[in-house]
Amino acid sequence: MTGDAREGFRAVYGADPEGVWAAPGRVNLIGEHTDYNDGFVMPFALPHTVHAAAARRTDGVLRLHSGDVPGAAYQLPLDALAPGADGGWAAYPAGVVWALREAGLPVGGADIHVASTVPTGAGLSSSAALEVATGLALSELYGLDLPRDRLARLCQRAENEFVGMPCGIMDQMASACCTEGHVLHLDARDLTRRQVPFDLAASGLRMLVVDTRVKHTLADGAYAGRRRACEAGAAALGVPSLRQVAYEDLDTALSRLDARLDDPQVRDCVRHVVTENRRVEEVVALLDAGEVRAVGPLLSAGHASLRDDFRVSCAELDLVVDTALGAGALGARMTGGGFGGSAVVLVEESATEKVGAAVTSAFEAAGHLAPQLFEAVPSAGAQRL
Ligand code: GAF
Repeated sequence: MTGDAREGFRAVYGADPEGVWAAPGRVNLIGEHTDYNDGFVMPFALPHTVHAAAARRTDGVLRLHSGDVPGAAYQLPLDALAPGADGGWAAYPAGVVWALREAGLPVGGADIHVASTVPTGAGLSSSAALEVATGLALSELYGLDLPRDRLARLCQRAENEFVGMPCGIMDQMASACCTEGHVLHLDARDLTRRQVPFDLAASGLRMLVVDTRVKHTLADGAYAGRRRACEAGAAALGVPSLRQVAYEDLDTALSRLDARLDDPQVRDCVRHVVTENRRVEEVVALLDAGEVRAVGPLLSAGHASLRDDFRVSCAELDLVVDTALGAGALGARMTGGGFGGSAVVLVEESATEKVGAAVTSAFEAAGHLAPQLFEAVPSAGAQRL
C-alpha cells in the first residue's frame, strides 16, 4: 500500500513525495447518532486506510489525484478554494486545506496522491480517513504540529462547511486518535477520551463487519433530518443538547415532549439518543470488568433502537442482524450513519464461519447482492509511514 501511494505519486507528478501518511476507516462499537448530541461514542480503527503521498509546492497551487479515479490531477489555486464547488472526492482534501487556511494556519500549496483500501459508501468512514490523511500530511509538512483533536475538528469543519455534510465529530476523531488494540471511549461534548483495551482474540471472540453493499448517501438529507429532529427535541425540553437528558428522567422528558410537541419522530429520536448514551456507559463498564461477551445484547438493543426509534436501518441491515443472532451471534448492530452500509457482529471464534455463512445464504435467498464480510481488528490511528 505505501508502495502504491508513493509509486502513484511518482507516476502522476514525476517526482518523489516528501512523505506518506495513513489514516484509517472505523467501525463504531456502540454510540450511534449521539456525537452531534454532545454524547458518547466508542469507535475503533480498521486496518483499512487511506494513504496520502504528499509534497509541498511553492506556487500556491493544490494538486490532487486519486489512484481510484482515472484521469489527470485536479489543479486548484489555493486562493480560489471556496465551499460549495462540486469537486466529487476532491472536495474532501480540498476542504481540509481550506479549513486549515481559514483557521489562519500557514499552509501553502501541495501535490497529493491518495490510495485507499477503505470501502466507500459502506459506512466505514472513508471520507474522514481521506480528510485526516490529508490534514496530517499538511500539518507535518508545514510544521503546524496540530494536536489530534484540533486536526479532527478542522477536518469536521471541512466536511460540514466545504462539502456540506453536517456530520458530528466521531469519524474524524476515530481516524485521528484510535490506537491499536483499543476502542476509543469519546465524550463528543469536550473530546475527552480514553483508550479502552479491546482484545477480542484473547477472549476467544471475533467481530465481523458485514458490508451490505447498499450504498448509503448520508448527504441526501435524511441524516440532516435526524439531526434537526434531535435539535427540536432539545429545544422543546429547554436543554442545549440531548446529552443533558439523564436516562433516569427519560419518561418525564417524553411526557413533556408529548405535551409540547405533536411530533412522534422527535419523541422517538430523543428516546434513542438517551438510551444509546446509557448503553455506551454500560458497554464501557462491562469492558472494564473484562466481561466482553456480555456486551452482545447491548449491541443488539442498540440496533433495535436505531431501527425502531431512530429509523435509520434498512431491510438488508436488519437481515444481517436477525440472521446473525439466529445463527448464534452474541450481538449485532448496524454501524455508522445507517440507511445502508455495514453491520458489526460479535461472535464466538468457533461460530465465525457458521454465522458468516448464514448471513451470506440469507442474502442470496432474499435476492440481495452478496455482502462483503471481513474481521474487524482494532488498529492504529493516523500516522506517518
Ligand atoms: C456518520 C457521521 F459522520 C458521524 O458523525 C456520526 O453521527 C454517525 O454517522 C452516526 O453515529 O458516520
